[in-house]
Amino acid sequence: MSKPLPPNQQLAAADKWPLVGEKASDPSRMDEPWHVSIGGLVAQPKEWSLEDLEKLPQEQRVIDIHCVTRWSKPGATFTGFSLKTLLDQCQPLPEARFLSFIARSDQGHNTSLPLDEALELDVFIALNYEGQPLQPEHGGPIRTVVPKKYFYKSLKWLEKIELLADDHLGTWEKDSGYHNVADPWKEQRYIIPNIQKSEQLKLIGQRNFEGLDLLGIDAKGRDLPELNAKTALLRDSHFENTNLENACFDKANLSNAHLDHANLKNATFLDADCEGADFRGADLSGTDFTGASLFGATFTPENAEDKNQQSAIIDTNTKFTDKKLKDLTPIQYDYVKQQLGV
Ligand SMILES: Nc1nc2c(c(=O)[nH]1)N[C@H]1C(S)=C(S)[C@@H](COP(=O)(O)O)O[C@H]1N2
Ligand SMILES: [Mo]
Repeated sequence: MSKPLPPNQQLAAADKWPLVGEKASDPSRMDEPWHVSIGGLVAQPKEWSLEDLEKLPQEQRVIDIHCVTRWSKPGATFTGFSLKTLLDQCQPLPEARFLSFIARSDQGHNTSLPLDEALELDVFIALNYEGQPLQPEHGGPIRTVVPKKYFYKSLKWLEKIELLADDHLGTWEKDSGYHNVADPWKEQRYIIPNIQKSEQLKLIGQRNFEGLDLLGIDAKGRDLPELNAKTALLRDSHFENTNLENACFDKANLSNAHLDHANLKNATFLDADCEGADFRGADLSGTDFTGASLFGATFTPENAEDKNQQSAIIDTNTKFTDKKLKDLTPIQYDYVKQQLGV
């Protein structure tokens, strides 16, 4: 028996490790040697070359990956060493309470953890995955892997660790509303949206969301045919049972949006980000998903307990990009293919 997954997560195909977020380390620094440093509130700042780190005693660790966009990959095997091995050499000062992990990437991507939690979870620094050096797109040569947190707390291309007295909110946590605690068992995916109820109602009345950041907006059960939501940021938005016939979500970000039982007849999602979006029970006749990203998207219930959820209506006029369908979990892929009659 496999162990249960955190709520609303789906099993990724066994041979598949989806790519999420940045795809590569900083290309302008390709030829520079790799170093990892620890600084900030430590008695002894230090820097290690990649070769130094490869010489540390290497351990193997089996860690369950849970991405916020609803796919999980339990039992991933990493080789590397514990973060504690490096911290011990630097002597954190008593006032150090947070860690900021910073990547060597274009945007200097970063994420953070409380120091005591990082030690308790035993954050791992990985050089290998399933016996092979970490692939560059998955954070090679070196990344962190944080057990028991959504995977956005695991930083690809680790270059710097800073010890801080106050938290420095990470890139996704600051810009995308990702929850700073990120416990998958408590489904801490997003922070509570800060858009006012009155503002929501006004926008809903105007049926125009174009280009707006509306994280977590609640438009459940509304009548919004022809909604213009082009390029809107609609992560974790609520459109359950909403009438969205002919709506336009082209290039919108709908990560983890709740669209179950929505009427999406002839709506368009051209090049939209639909990762982790829920389409169970939605009417998708004639809906156009050309170019849309579908990692972790749900069209049919994954397990039998899911009794009050139905499958999406998909017909031969529903359009998908074949290559993107391959990013679905096996159950979702089979369902969609079957409905499309191919
Ligand atoms: N440097 C860096 N690290 C990152 C990200 C990123 O965009 N840049 N994305 C995070 C997110 S949201 C996830 S789910 C995982 C994805 O890792 P993977 O692409 O190896 O699956 O990396 C995390 N670490
Ligand atoms: Mo993620």
